[in-house]
Amino acid sequence: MDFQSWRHVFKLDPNKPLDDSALAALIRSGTDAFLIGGTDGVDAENTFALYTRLEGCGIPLALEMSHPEQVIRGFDHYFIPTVLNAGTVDWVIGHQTRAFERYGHLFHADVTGQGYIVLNPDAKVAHVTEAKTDLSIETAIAYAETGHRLFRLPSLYVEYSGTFGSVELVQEVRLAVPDAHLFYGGGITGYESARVMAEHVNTIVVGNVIYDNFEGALATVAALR
Ligand code: 1GP
Repeated sequence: MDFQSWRHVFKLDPNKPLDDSALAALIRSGTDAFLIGGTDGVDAENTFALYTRLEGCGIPLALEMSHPEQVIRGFDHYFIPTVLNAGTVDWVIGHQTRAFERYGHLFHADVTGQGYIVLNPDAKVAHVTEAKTDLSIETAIAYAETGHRLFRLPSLYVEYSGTFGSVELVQEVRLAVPDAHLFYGGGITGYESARVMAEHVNTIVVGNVIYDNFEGALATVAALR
């Protein structure tokens, strides 16, 4: 299954505990894919451990490759993020180059560049990338257009990690780059928030709520079915 048809993705953090019954429930949930990634304490060891628990589960497994050292063979898909509004060049182009230098031989057709627009100033990812998060809708659109129309990134990711974002901003980005595959992540905690954002993007990504309110996490899948 190609990522273009994914509507719902659970993002699993290799550095956070998830027991077997919870993992089994996520596998049965009806989600379209698992995206493995995180900002804190993610390394090859815990990424591989999580991969091993999911291998062969029948749901596509994708790696969000934000740490070059975290690359594991065998994923169905590799996403390489570039943070378009990062404050340091390394997160725009730097880490990605190192990933190709070391692991380019692992990437075949199933590697996709993903242009992130990071918008929650309190998120760890905003701190790490020194993202310029205080963007007007017009500027966010300009980042999306630069990423998609100039840099030709097939996929964009509006990243509000940890908080529910501006529906208006997401709507406007959608209109500005209708051909881009648009991911949205941030603060989706249940049926209603999933339904609202899913109306405007191709794929919603659900992360923290898995660890905070498991029933809420499962309800986000129901919103798309
Ligand atoms: C994080 O966009 C994802 O990278 C999901 O965000 O954890 O807030 O659901 P949440």
